[in-house]
Amino acid sequence: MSQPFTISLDSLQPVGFDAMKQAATSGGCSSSSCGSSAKPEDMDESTWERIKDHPCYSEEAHHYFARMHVAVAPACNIQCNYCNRKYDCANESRPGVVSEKLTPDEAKRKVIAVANEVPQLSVLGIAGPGDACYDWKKTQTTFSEISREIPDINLCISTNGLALPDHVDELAEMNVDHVTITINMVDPEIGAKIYPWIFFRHKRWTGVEAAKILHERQMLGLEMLTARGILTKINSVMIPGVNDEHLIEVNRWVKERGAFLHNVMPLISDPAHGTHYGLTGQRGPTAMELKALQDKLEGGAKLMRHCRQCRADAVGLLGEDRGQEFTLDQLPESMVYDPSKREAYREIVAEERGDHVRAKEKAIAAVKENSADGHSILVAVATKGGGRINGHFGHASEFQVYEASAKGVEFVGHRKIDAYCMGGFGEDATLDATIAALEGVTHVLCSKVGDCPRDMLMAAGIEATDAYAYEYAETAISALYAEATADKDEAKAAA
Ligand code: CLF
Ligand code: SF4
Repeated sequence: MSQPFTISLDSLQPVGFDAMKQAATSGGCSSSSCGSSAKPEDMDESTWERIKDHPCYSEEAHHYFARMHVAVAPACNIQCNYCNRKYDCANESRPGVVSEKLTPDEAKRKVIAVANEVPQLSVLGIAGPGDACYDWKKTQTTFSEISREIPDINLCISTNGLALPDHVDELAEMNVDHVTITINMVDPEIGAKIYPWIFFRHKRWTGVEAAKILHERQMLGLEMLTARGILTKINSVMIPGVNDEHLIEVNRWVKERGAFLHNVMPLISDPAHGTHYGLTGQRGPTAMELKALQDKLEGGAKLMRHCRQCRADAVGLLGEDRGQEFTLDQLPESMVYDPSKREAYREIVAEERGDHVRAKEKAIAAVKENSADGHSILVAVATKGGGRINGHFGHASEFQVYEASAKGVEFVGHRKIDAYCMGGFGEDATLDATIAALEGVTHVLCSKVGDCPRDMLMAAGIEATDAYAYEYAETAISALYAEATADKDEAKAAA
């Protein structure tokens, strides 16, 4: 079994800062793509260079690299039925108040503090809590100030697209290489069910007319970004009964206009959030409904399946939020950027990542070889990063879900849960909710699991094990798949 090594900030403490520094100055490679490349076969080298450290644009990168959002753009020019502006922008976040809105100056202090402490940091995003292109001056000032201090940080924005065409040239000038547009429809009749109004050219528009303007601006913005070579991701909120099947059409439109990725996210709807959909009982999709739609979209615009619907002030690896460690009251008045931890981390990741790629290739080949009769398993993994099984069952707040089938081993999504074990005690009610969240999952892999939850999961038809602790997820899943296929063959022979 491999060494219990995880790529997370916690795990870097035992490695030690001196070791990291030594790695950084040892003359080793300086690129996280060294060794075996994680580059997908159908991607050219230059595109890979632009996404390989971006946790949202590369599924593989999200095991190693972190993003942070600065909440500098509170104003918005449209109303979405899934948003209540007392809460985060649902474009890019789960509902929950932004802890603090920041001025560009405050944002700079915060980014430097995070960059000094969180070596995984690779991307700075502006994702609300309003619209980054509408609240343009703040977005622009923040990006230009911070990229002067930390030149190698990737700049990324998320927008509803209405004001986007007015700023595409400035985005290109500022080297913003990653832009997300939230596009929920290409048919204004459907749009009118999602957007009650927009504010455009000094006037408020409603109904189909509003949706038509929004749609035209979104398409124009996407085409302009594509023409300038900026990598554009499309986020779509899946709203059952409103736009779910329609998203197949959306996927086709955005692919034709050069979108790099399409990210279909589930509507989050709760009366407590005070949104129109929450108050009128519009439900979100189940995890399996979302997966079924994503499966239908395979073959169209390339899909992102690892989105965590982050807060507009999220900090850390996707799936973790360290924002509370960096609130303004904890930051000194003046900060100086120290690149040493980030540089050292990249050296360590370069080695680990090459090792992971080799293990993954081997595991995928084995699964393809063992595949039989369209057999597939869904496996949930508790992880703290690095693509390894290194999370305790009881401490997990999410599971990463992989599917093993004739296609190999693929990351297909995640399931959010409440941690089962709080202060040393497990809650049965929490476990019931976890079992419900694991719908369709056959196996759970973690670094530790207690007898009680293991038995309850088994009673629900889910096999939980810590036998593969610290292995790469794909390696363990390949072994499970071989076992499951052998069991199936035996049962067939006996029948
Ligand atoms: Fe932020 Fe969005 Fe940039 Fe990523 S998030 S602005 S592209 S840096 Fe990522 Fe978060 Fe999903 Fe957004 S997981 S909500 S897709
Ligand atoms: Fe809310 Fe974002 Fe929609 Fe504006 S664009 S209404 S902030 S979800």
